[in-house]
Amino acid sequence: MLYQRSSQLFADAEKVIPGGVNSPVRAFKAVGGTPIFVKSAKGAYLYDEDGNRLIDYINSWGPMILGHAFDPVVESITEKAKLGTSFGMPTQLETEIAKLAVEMVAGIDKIRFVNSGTEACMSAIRLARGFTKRDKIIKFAGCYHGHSDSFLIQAGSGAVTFGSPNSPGVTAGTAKDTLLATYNDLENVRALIGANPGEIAAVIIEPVAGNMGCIPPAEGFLQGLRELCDANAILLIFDEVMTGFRLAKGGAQELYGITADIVAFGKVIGGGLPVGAFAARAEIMNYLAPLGPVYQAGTLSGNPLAMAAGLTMLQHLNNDVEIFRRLDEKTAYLEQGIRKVLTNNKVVFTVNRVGSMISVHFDANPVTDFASAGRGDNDTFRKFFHGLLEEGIYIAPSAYETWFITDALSYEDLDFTIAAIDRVSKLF
Ligand code: KE4
Repeated sequence: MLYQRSSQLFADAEKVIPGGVNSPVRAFKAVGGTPIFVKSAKGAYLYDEDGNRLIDYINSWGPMILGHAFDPVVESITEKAKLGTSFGMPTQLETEIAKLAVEMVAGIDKIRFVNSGTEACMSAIRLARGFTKRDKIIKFAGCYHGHSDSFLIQAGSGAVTFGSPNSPGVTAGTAKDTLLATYNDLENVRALIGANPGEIAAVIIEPVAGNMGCIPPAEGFLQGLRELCDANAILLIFDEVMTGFRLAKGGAQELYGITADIVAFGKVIGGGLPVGAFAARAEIMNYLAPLGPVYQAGTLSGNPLAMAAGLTMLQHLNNDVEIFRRLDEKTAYLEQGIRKVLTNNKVVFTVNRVGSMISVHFDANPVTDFASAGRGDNDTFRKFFHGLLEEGIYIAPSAYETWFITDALSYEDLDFTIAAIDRVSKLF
């Protein structure tokens, strides 16, 4: 596989874009080398600027659950664009997608659309603080809720990759209101709540962590959080930017049978266009301007093109009763293949999976939290990443990420991937 043109394009991009990318994790800093520049994509495949075809296991970090350039989504965007691209005024389309989301997801009466997962989580926290009249929040080390200040405290994803868990520019004043807990450690959360009586507005969590690799919640952990929040009048916020409309029609809430107080969405809900959202029961959402005192706004919020893409995506996920079973079966097949070939090649590894989210860690011990996620052998991961890239397979360019499986993947693609992992891991 040649990446000459990508390298040239990267050098050009670096002249006018910081680090040559518009989002740090794309820069390959964790794995070395220069990022791949994409020319087009269709279904399960990326086509890069050097003419290589890559099987895509990231799918734009989640949105492409039905495959790239999914025809119904493309058609809906194209048709909508002919009628105008942005009005800054309400449209009936926004009500339609809002009603569908409310129908698909438990525990929510109303939803507000924004432009990214960061905006969704940032707004959810502000709403929780306004509703409870409390300042502090609890987040979990290794969880990533976007790049707003309150969250860049031992965040996951690219923030970890860059070894800058506490980002410069986040003031001590902000950081003091963010308490850090250990994922899957309920006693740690209980202790934090006990040490800050009456001061905590919300606990925010990725119900399945996806920004330190994929980390499932331990048995009873989410239920325990629900009970602790109820006992202390704290709002439980599920950041379902990754898990929403991916793990089930109703996301992780449905999968685990836990109802959060506020749910944040992104990625899939926009069908590949910039959409985030946050939702809750009416009692909470009515605290938002213009009804209530908590301010939140956005020029392009509810943008007609993004709403058209998102609505088409959600309609397909809502109407296809087999989609989540297919995604789970394809990812289970991949997991079994990975386990088989890495075991045969005597590689030290562990695999975590929930539905169509999966990650491979080069460490013998279970990966259950930020600390254990950090013990993986990064050198082996780099060989894994670049070896697969040479085989025409694109996985996350960081061990602190999750793979996102698309329904567009065929079993032939999966078999090819498993065989490639076999070839690559023989060279470790
Ligand atoms: P965005 O602002 O990137 O749309 O969403 C932030 C966010 C919030 N919550 C969760 C659970 C997330 O995973 C994300 C963003 N995910 C990363 C991938 N780990 C996006 C990739 C990137 O930063 O370029």
